[in-house]
Amino acid sequence: GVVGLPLPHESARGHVSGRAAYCDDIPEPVGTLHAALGLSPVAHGRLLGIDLARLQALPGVVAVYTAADIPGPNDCGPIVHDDPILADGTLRYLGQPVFAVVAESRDAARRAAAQAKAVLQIEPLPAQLDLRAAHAAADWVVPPMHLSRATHPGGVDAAMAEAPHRLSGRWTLGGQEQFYLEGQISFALPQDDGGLLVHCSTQHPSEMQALIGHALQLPSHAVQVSCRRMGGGFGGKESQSALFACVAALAARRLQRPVKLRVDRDDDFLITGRRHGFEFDWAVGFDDAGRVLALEVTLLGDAGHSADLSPPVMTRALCHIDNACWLPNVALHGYLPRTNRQSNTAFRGFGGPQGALITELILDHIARHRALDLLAVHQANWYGTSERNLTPYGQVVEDNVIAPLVDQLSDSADYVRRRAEVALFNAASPVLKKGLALSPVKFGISFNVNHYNQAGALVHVYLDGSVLVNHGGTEMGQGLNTKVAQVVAHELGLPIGRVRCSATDTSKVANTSATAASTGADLNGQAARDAARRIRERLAALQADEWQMAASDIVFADGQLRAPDGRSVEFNALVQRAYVARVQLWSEGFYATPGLHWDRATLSGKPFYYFAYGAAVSEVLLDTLTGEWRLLCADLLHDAGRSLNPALDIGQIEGAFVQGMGWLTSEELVWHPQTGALLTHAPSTYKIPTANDVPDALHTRLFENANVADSIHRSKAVGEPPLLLAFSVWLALRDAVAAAGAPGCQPPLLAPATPEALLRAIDAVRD
Ligand code: MTE
Ligand code: LUZ
Ligand code: MOS
Repeated sequence: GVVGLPLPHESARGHVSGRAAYCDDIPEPVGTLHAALGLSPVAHGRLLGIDLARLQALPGVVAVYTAADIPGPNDCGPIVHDDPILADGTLRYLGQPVFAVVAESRDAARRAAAQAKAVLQIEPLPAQLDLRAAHAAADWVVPPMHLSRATHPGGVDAAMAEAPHRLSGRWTLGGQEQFYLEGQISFALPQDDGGLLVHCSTQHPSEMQALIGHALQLPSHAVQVSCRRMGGGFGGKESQSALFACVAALAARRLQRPVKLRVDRDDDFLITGRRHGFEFDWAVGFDDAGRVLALEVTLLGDAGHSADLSPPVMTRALCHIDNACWLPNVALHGYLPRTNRQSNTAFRGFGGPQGALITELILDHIARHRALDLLAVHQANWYGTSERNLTPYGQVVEDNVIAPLVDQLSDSADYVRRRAEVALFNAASPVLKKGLALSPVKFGISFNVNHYNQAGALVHVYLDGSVLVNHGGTEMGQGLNTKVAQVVAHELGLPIGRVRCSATDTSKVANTSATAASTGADLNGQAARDAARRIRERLAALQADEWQMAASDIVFADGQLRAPDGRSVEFNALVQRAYVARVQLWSEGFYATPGLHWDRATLSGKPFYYFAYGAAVSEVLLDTLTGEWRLLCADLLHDAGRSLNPALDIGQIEGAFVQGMGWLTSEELVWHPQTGALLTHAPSTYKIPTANDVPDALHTRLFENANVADSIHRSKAVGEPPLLLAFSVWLALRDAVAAAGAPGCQPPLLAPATPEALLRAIDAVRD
């Protein structure tokens, strides 16, 4: 069958030739207008007035809208309804949209919007720009979350007190900009019946439909949202495409003309949020072998000015503190302080990377303290069987493969020999230092908001035997449409060329979930398979009648139906006959992940259908005089279950690894400490990795491992988990810094480990 083949991405040729159309490539009807957003020039203030007349008089300006023009609630928040579309009364961060200018050209709109500072009357207020200070003031976007579990009869405190060794520390981990290559964009077209068609670059068309309807007081049936593809989303278009969709829709509805809103990169940076930076306070108790006996961590996640998706992000962080490690006694405290900055949101991993990385850092502290290899400390702490397989949130780990996976990787990457070589190299090299690290990944798959774990699909078989699939997922480059087409082709026994997925559209499949939490293929693949299966069963029944045999004995393969006795019929011929026999040749399909439950009050239950595993070995070379470094070699071994498409999966693994490396090494966000202006708001000041940062020696392999859970063809989700493989790069850098200091030193290295941060850490260990 076609499932499991390394087929190219359905749009690969279009992507590289420029023929793949994005939202901004949709032809503009005559009369199309362009919107631009006027942004708050202060981090916090009271909005006293807007000189609308001055804006309206500017060349090309057709209309100016403010919060007062929104007929319904001024809200585009996904969970807690605390996210205004346009600022109303209070300005909450520098860059917050305050008004929208609609003009004859994009240039005219942008020139007018750039007058924001001149037309806004503002009473400035003191801004909260410090996460720890906001926390000290107990100003959180949602109440604190506590997750604890103790096997010690005296509780976590007693386990900590009795531990033979204890360490504690503080750590700062930076955020990360999604940097999707296609920026946020929405294009709204009024329809003849009073409704709207909105083309939107979004991971969540149904949510855009709902929020537009809400804001404009339109029923959902009058709002159609469509997305053929995104030029990347990475979580940044899960909730935060909404503001742009709502503004374009508002203007189009009011003016009854098509309106496009495309923000440029700098404004995209200033308006939207990104991965949460975290502050941690931690304490660990452990034994001689480095076994963790008690762990207590306080996590501060930088929510920004509103809740957005921060509560489930924190939940996922708390549920990934364990990573691949059995923690018998653990107390976690999650806080989301409110600051006057962009509201942080989903980004590949969704809090999971932040939660897991603090534990990896703690294990590295333990290893250095005990003069053990980090791998040995990991091995002492792996999840095991019976008593050692219960996560802090109460889910039993039933599919653990971390030990054999890491054994396989450490063999293939020759970890032990290279560890010795690195030590020899460092002993002889005072300036250049090498570092080596192996880090594991365990990542829970499913939305931690239970009811999002559902999907629908619609499959049409046409009379020429070609198949059109529509499903609730969105294509952002990850290859979801290719995988879903493979699943449908497999189900109907057709070659891949006969099956095509069309644009995601709220008028085809209703009430869909965001394409997020890596569940795109798991959920939509199952839904599409369900739809295809219904059609297949009808066709099989028709043919079984003719052949006088059991329908279940008919096999669909190679464009034919075959009986065990050798009889066969072409799929196309049967489709024609089915049509004449008035058999329904299209079907809907549905899927809901079974067996999940979650108690939000106690943070316990079974939030994940299964876990995806992986591990990586990275070797770096660091110049201790300049802080510059290179990744010499990386070996990645990742569990994609029984891969639906190994070519796409390897692409996802390598892409996620490099993206994670960017987060932890070069992508630094800097806000002005007084004004709260984001100073790093363009590629000139914010450095994402490029092809040149990919090591020459990058060895990526899939770990052979059929999913224990009954997932689509026993595959595993692959979108987010491999981002955590990049921990190995950061840990290798910490290892290289440690080599510059005395044995047993603990480099105070923060993340991102920029050359400046590396130099500071090197200075500290050399003192
Ligand atoms: N890959 C590409 N090329 N572009 C993207 O925007 N987003 C990632 C991941 N891989 C992304 C990507 C994120 S954050 C998620 S949640 C998953 O893809 C979503 O798609 P999936 O569920 O179909 O894997
Ligand atoms: N949970 C999760 C979520 O685990 N991943 C997500 O992307 C998400 N998005 C919204 C709500 N919960
Ligand atoms: Mo991905 S952060 O779940 O969109």
